[in-house]
Amino acid sequence: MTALQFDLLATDPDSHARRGTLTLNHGVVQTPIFMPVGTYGTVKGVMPRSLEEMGAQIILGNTFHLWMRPGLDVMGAFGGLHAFEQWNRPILTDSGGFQVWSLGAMRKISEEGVKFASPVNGDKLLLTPEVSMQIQTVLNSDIVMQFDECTPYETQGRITTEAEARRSMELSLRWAKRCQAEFARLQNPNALFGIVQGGMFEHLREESLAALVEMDFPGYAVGGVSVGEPKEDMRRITAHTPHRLPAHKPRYLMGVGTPEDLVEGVAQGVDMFDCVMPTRNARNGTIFTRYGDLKLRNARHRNDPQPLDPSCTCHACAGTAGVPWADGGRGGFSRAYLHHLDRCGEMLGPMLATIHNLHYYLNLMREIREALDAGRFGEFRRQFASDRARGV
Ligand code: PRF
Ligand code: ZN
Repeated sequence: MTALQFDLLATDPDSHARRGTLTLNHGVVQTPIFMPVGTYGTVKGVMPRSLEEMGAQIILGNTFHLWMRPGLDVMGAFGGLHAFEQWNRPILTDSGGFQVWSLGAMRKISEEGVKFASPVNGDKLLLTPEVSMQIQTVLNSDIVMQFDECTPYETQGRITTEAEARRSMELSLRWAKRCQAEFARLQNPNALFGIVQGGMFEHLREESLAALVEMDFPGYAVGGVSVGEPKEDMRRITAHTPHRLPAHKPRYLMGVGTPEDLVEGVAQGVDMFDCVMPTRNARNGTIFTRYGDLKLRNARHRNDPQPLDPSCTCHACAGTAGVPWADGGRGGFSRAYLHHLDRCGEMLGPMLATIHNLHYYLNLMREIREALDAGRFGEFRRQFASDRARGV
């Protein structure tokens, strides 16, 4: 069996949007798809069975974090991340490049890789393309990301120059080659994705893309967006790069984004997304709904009997079956209850909020797939924008 098969089922004639299936070693993923982030081998606060219930098909893990804790000896003893975290569907792991980058002053980059002090115990460590492939082989993730340098938008208030973006993009290309060689040497049975870099410069993106396509990866990501740039730059790169990638291979836009970014990304030909936004925002009280975002901490929700999103069927909005309200109205956890849990610092608050936000993201992607299947993606896009603008 091949590690990855991508089948295109439908394409939208009025945009670059596509509908497909992605077959991986641990199962089939319907695309376009959103992948919940599970950095430390857990989607924070959500049990795997809840993830399945809300229709998650593939989740993320992080090379860097799992290398630090629990470490490769433990991961190896479990035969990888699936058994350890009790998730038997596909997993994608990020390579660690982006996460090491986020350490800021603690790191030193060279041709060889990235030197840094362990944030856990201060040990001096070197993460290289080879080490990243070795870790991801132990993790046995279905999709392995190349080790790259995520070109920053700005450093210490100064915007990255073209020369800097080129140097960074070319380094990522050399690392892509080393990843490919090590991945083959390790006989990793999964699929390795290349990552297009090039900063905010279209011609650098085209050079990166052409070189990666030449290397013939089974799938491609667009990295280096959503790194602090103005929204218009993010949209410009999202409109430029994805549709230029090979049509018969999956395309992944890394670390993006808002619900609007996802719909726009799909229209630009993206098949896969991940972002901490639904999970992180849930934990600080920002709720996504069909009619816009809701700030749970606002005092106006103190006595609001409505569920988070009356159109939502998630466990948070539907509540426990058989517990109707005293007035005979629909059941469900109310905004008032979630506001209360948040004020008291109760664990159930962020748990329910996370379930709702992830359900919202996964359901949005399901609606996009259904619209693509039915040949009405354009109509869906207009309705989505007007609903979201209405306000909660
Ligand atoms: N590279 C990697 N992971 C990433 C990114 C990247 O550029 C981004 C950029 N938004 C998020 N995650 N390896
Ligand atoms: Zn809900």
